[in-house]
Amino acid sequence: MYVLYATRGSGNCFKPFLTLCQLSISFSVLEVDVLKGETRGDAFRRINPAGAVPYLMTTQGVGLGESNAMLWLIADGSSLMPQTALERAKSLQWMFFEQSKLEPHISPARFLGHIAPHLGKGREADIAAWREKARAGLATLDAHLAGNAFMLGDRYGITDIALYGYVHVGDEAGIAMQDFPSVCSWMERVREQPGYVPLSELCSTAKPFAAGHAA
Ligand SMILES: N[C@@H](CCC(=O)N[C@@H](CS)C(=O)NCC(=O)O)C(=O)O
Repeated sequence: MYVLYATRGSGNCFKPFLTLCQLSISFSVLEVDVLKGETRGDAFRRINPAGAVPYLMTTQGVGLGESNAMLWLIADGSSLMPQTALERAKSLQWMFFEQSKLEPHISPARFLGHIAPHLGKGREADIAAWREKARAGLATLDAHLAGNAFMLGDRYGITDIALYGYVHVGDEAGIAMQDFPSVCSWMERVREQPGYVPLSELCSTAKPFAAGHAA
């Protein structure tokens, strides 16, 4: 059974979580508390030397980092996978876009402006700059989704999950999401997919990582 190391509220951790749920795959979640610094502690680094979540442990005991890579493993052979060589290449194109034009801007603006605002004091200029960069990425995404129901056309899949992870919490990063109407319609369509569960469920049945691991 898969074990997903995750932190509460994380869009990156939500991606493999949602994929596992939608494919009805058995897994458990161990909650690693970023705010308490557990990702940087020795106990967690013995599991993932990169000190980041999500981290996925396979049934065979092989660890895998990077949220979007996890989607390719978890969904392999399922209806959520891109089907043709061109679709696979397009999927990777949008996943790299997500990791360079969206996630690095939405995530810190949300973390310092919404999740841990006490840490954002004095960082207002940085937060404003991240919001502007995120808006530029969202404009590109909006133009794409104006002509496509889902990221690769007509069919929902892992590319949508990869993009949705952080885009759907853009409002918590202080971004006026109504400025991107095609993105908003697409988010509605994603929420209508079978087996959809909200981000608030991510750690609802999780066991705390710290309880089972010496520091
Ligand atoms: N590119 C990575 C990003 C992973 C990442 O930045 N994770 C954050 C939480 S969302 C983290 O573990 N931060 C821990 C820390 O900074 O100590 C992915 O997509 O999985």
